[in-house]
Amino acid sequence: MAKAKQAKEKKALKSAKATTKSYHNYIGGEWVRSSSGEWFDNVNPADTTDIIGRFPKSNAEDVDKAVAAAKDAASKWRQTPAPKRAELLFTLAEIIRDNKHRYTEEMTREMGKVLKEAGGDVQEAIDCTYYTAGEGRRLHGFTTPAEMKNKFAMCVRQPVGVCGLITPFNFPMAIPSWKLIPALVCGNTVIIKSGEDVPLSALNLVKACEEAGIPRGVVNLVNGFGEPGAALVDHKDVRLISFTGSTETGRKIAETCARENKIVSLEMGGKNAIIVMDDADIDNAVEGSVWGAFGTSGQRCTASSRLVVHKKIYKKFVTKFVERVKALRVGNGLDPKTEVGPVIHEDAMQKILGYIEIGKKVDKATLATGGSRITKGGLDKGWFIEPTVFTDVKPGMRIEQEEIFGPVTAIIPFGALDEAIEIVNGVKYGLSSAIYTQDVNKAFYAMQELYTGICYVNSATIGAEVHLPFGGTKATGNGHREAGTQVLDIFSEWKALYVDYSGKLQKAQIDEVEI
Ligand code: UN1
Repeated sequence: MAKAKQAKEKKALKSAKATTKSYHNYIGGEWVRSSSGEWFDNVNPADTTDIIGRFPKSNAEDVDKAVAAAKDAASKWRQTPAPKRAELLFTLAEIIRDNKHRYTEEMTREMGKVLKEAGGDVQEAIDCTYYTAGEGRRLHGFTTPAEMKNKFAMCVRQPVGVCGLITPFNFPMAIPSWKLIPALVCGNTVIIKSGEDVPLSALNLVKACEEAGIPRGVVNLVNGFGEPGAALVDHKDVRLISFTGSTETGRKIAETCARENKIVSLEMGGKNAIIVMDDADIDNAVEGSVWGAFGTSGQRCTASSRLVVHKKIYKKFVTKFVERVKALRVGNGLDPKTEVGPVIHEDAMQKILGYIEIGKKVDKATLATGGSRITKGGLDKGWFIEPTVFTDVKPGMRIEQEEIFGPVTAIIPFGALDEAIEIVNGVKYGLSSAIYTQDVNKAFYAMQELYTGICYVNSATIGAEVHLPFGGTKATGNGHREAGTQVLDIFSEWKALYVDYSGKLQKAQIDEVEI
């Protein structure tokens, strides 16, 4: 029986492969294969027999070509007035908006997140594109008085040059857009190395750029794994690397970039926490915590992977929270009833299950619900994990300190607000934090003391909006912020300009300046 089933599955897989669509790299305005001649499959994490397409497994030679194309296109693009660059970006926003439905379904298929969230991801790309395109008519610099008479001083932004954008799997269109759109509006040309698990969403974005009429060579796409990523970071003609991903990889990228004095912007891990005070609206806090911890199957840098709950309401909160988590519907994201989809691939699943073992055996925390892979109910072909809650977690435990990036959260009891703040701040990361309280004094005190890049009151740690800066403190990043207008400081460099119209030599920083 089992053998017959296996043979049938193998046959189905073979015939699916025969009809698999091939996608290409986009270099200098052409859709091209990798010079490696190799391909990789884009696999649905909810059903690994579903192959979405095959993509070029690119190498350093492909990166060389893409960088050369981006370098060639750089002067003309830089010299195109910013409002004109922005016009193309507004068209791009419209194209993304018009294709939202298809992009959403394709994203759910390749990444696993539920349709509503995939739609939100595409919407975030639309919002980012409209908002950032508006910068084409701002890109504000400033003027300031000069030290001397008949002298003018001002500051303008100038593009950096060729930028390498390395993007992750969890926000397959939103994150590439966060990097791509500001890079373009500032006048840079780019090479995107998209996340190998979600190549179609980045390709959809790049195809939309082509349709919008963005000139050849301005946007290039190289698919693949570590090799093209490393080649991009190493390339002498790439002036900037913008990376979202693991802290470990980010650190290596920063080390390499330091050798060539490249600009590098890193957005990495998080171990975000929600504080629930004894005066909080508990039902609201439970709903927020469920959404923050299990939205996107916990695969957000901003996920609420710790819930720091006041002792006075601890029991009540835990009971309600666990009951709500047990009722979550896990399944294929394409089913509109599903609330929690799969995790991205088998390795991720094994890592998460490994952390659950650590929670049980090393940390000896209480497993309140979940803890296992789900294979029942037709989910055996995907990477599904039960939404998992650990209670009675103590600060310092590994599941309390380390980023798990999956549907696992840890509940930690506390007695006083200062203690809760110490717990939230007591990890190496500093991306997002939240507090549920009805007390305005406590809310403001927490906003002041929580050392994170983002902080919410009466809302979970996820859901940042594109017109505010996004990023974190400590090991989460390297001081930069994406989104908002702050992102412009990554993708442009300041140029200070002095115009002396006195008609004579005026010396700055010389004592005998005439007043
Ligand atoms: C991420 O997880 O890397 O704030 C990005 C949020 C989303 C973006 C998350 N808007 O949760």
